Amino acid sequence: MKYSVVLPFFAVTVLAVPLQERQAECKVPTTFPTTANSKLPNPFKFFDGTDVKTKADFECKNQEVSAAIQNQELGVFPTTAKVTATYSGGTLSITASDNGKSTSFTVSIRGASGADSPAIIAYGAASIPVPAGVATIVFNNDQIAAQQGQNSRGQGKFYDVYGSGHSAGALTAWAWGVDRIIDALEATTGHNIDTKKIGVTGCSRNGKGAFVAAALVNRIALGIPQESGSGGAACWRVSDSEKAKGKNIQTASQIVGENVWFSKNFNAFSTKANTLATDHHQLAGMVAPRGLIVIENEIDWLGPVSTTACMKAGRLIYKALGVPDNMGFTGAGNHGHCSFPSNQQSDLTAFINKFLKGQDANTANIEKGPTADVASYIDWTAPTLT
Ligand code: MCU
Repeated sequence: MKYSVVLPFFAVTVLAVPLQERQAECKVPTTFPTTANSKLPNPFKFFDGTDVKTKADFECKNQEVSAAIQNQELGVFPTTAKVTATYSGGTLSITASDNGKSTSFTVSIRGASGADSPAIIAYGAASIPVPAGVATIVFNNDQIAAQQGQNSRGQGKFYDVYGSGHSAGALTAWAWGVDRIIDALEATTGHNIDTKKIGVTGCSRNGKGAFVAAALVNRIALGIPQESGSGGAACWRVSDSEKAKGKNIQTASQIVGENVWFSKNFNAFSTKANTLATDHHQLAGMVAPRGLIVIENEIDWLGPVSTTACMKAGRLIYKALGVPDNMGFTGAGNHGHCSFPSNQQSDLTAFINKFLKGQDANTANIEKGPTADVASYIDWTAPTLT
C-alpha cells in the first residue's frame, strides 16, 4: 500500500525536474581527450564513449564541450562576478567585482523603441545594419581585453579583476564583459531594453568575439557573428586540410602567433589541431537551441570552405535538436571585408525579426556559401534527440 502512493509521486517528480537541476546532474569531466582525429569530433558522443540520445543528454554534452573548449582553447570563463550599475541618458555604467577586486566600464545605448525593446550588443561598432526598433549597445571590447599582438596578453579591465596571468584569452574576457552588460541591464531601469531579446555582433576579430559570447553567455537570444573566419565559424581541422591543399587560409598555427584571442593553453594545439577534443561546429552547438545567423565572406584568409563545412556540421546539431531553422549561415560571393552586401539582408532581417522582435519570420534552410562537402569531414550521423 505504501508504495502505491509513493511511486507515482516519484515518477511525476522525476519528469518535472527543471533544467538547472538536470544540468547539475551532468558529469562534467576535468580532463579531456587529445586523441588525433582528422574528422570533426562527434557531437553526439560523450568523451567517455556513451551516446547522446536525448535533449537533456545534449545539455550535458554542451557542458562538457564548454569545459573542453575552455580548457584547450579559450581559457576559463568566470561566472561568479557581482555587478552594480546605474543608467542615465543612454549610458549604462557597470562595476563588476570578483575575488575582492573590481573594475568599471560604460556602454552606450541608442535607439530603444519604447518599453521592452530588443537590442544588439555591438563589439566596437555595428558592421551590420541594425533595423529600426532594435537598440544598439556599443561595447568597447578592447578595454576589457587588449588585442594588440603578443605583448598585449593579460591587459585590460578583465585582467584588473582576475590577474594578468588568468587563462582566459581576449575572446573569453570579452564574453565575460557581455555577461556583465546583461547583469547591469537587469539591475537597472529606464533603458527600456528587454534582456530576453538581446543579440550580439562584431566583425572579423570581433566576429570571433561575438561567436564566443553567443556560445558562453546563454542569455543571448541571437548570435550574429560577421566574417569571423578562423577562430570563429571555421573549423580548425577543415582549415588545416584547406591549407594543405595550398589555400592562403588562417590556421591555428598562425593565429596563436598573431594575437591573444585565445588562451595560452591553445599554443599546445597550434600544430596539432586534430587532437582537440572539440571543433567549432560545436561552438555553434553551444549556442543551440538559441538563434544563430553566421555571416561570412568568400575571402580566402577567412576560409570560406572551412566556415561553410563547419557551419553545415553545426546545423546538423540544430537539426538533431529539432530546431534546424534556429541557425543559418550566409556568405556567398566575395565583397569588401566587413562591408555588408545586400544579398545577405533578407537572411539577417529574418533572424532579427524572429529572435529579437518575436515575429513569425521564415529562417528555414539558410545555407549560403561556396561548395563544401561536409560529409568528407564527418564520420558520424546526427540522431533525432528525443
Ligand atoms: C578575420 O579576422 C581577423 C583575422 O583573423 C586576422 O588574421 C586578420 O589580421 O584580421 C582580421 C580582422 O580582424 O580584420 C579586421
